[in-house]
Amino acid sequence: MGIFFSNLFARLLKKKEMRLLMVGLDAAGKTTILYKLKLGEVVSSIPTIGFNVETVEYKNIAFTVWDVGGQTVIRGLWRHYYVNTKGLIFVVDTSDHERIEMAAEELKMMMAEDEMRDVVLLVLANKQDLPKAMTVSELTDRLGLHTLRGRQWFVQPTCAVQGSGLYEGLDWLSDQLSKQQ
Ligand code: G3D
Ligand code: MG
Repeated sequence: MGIFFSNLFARLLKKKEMRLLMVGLDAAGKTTILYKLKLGEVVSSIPTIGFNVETVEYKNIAFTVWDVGGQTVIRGLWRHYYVNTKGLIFVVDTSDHERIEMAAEELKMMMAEDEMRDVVLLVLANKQDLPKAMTVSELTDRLGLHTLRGRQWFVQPTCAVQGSGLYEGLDWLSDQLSKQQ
């Protein structure tokens, strides 16, 4: 799959360094996605700074991944990664009906950050293979995406274990980011 993503991101490579953040509650599927993309070596930090971060450098694009939810104390530390961030990939386990409210709250808080004002939002509606998975329209509703003002956003259904939907989602993101140049 790596070759597809190479082509996809090729048009962004003229640009200087940029960061894409991928966050979501634990078990949403972020690590699975990161490995599926096969962009390069995934480096996991030892959580001395308070939270565990996974990073992949792909040419001039840095993918940074961490779990959100719960740990309000370390929230301030996340800001370090907001610098140069152009895109936020928010991953949701659509079969996790119990924690959808928490996911929505986390997304809302992150979108309210000053440094995230111009960030493009790609939501990955993951685990679509599971029987109780929310549909895209249900997820859109539960996350309150229609209430976002002045934000480019898109919801892509995915099944990370099969790798389905990932290309389509990142293609949209890549398109939006190219337009900004
Ligand atoms: P995280 O990095 O966001 O915490 P992980 O999540 O990537 O570690 O995934 C958590 C679990 O969900 C893993 O299962 C993983 O295989 C599974 N998973 C990820 N994406 C999908 C999906 O699209 N469909 C289904 N059915 N499962 C998925 P384990 O069993 O290893 O904990
Ligand atoms: Mg993980």
